Amino acid sequence: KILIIGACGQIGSELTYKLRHIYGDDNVIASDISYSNKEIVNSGIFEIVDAQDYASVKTCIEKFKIDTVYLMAAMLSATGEKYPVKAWDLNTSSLFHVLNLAKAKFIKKIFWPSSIAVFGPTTPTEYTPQYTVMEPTTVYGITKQVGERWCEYYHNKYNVDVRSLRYPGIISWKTLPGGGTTDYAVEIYHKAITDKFYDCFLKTDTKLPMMFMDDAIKATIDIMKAKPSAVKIRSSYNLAAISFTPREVAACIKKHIPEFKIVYNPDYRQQIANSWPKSINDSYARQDWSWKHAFSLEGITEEMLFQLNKRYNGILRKSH
Ligand code: VAH
Repeated sequence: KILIIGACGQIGSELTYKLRHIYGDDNVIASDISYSNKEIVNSGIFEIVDAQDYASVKTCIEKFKIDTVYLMAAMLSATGEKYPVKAWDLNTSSLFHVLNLAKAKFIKKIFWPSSIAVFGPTTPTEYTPQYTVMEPTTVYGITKQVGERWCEYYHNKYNVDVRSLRYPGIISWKTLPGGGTTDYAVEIYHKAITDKFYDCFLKTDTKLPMMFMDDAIKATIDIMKAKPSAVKIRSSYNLAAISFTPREVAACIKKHIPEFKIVYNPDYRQQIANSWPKSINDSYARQDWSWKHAFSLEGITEEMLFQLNKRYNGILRKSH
């Protein structure tokens, strides 16, 4: 049985749908700290789990005989800079609880997301290698860097089967992201449909690594399905698809909505974006477990505008 912690979130919700499709509704338990995503809450087995409370996680794992945990609960980069201590507590305590449950043999396998946020301003910015200098300047990035160290430690010392990916910015339409720096790349599509106008909080030439949600979910399922010997990196794998700037995504949207306008008013999130790589070398993921992305910026733009147009313009959507 599979437990998703943080199932109401941007990635957790889509993992829930996908894992239920693959393994069957009754084998996938969705959980979160609150009932914040009613589609998820009403879509199958849902439990309130406080990822920061060991007993809360353990109770759920025993109740449903869970053997695999996807720990998707976290406070992201932008919000983490507003609440540094909360970000540290949530992001690290939740990981320790799940790692310790695996060490104590209550669960067999863990997926834990890392991020390009582990890299900092001293990291080479283009085609950032798997192994390089990492001096993250956000609390979120610090929690991901230290989390990677613990994942590798628990694997090497206690043989815990934990697998991890350094996600780039992720673009999706089903569930809004919460408190990320790359969220502009989601908001811009919503605003293109609703307002034909977007006030962008990053500068026009801010190039960042990005990925469509379908690619991110495929990578997550693929690494979890890989045989243990193929998962040679147990800190976290670099994972890449495309990179683009706000200017480039705006130009792509204009091909579909010619009257779309964008203005730029960088805020505190510009400094966060400036500290991250512009592109990522994910050759280890491609060679170890045959990763490859499918969606280009054009493909993402078509799908995002198509789906959001249906949602906002009221055409009945087929259920998930
Ligand atoms: C954020 N979307 O912006 C997350 C992610 C690489 C970006 O970690 O914080």
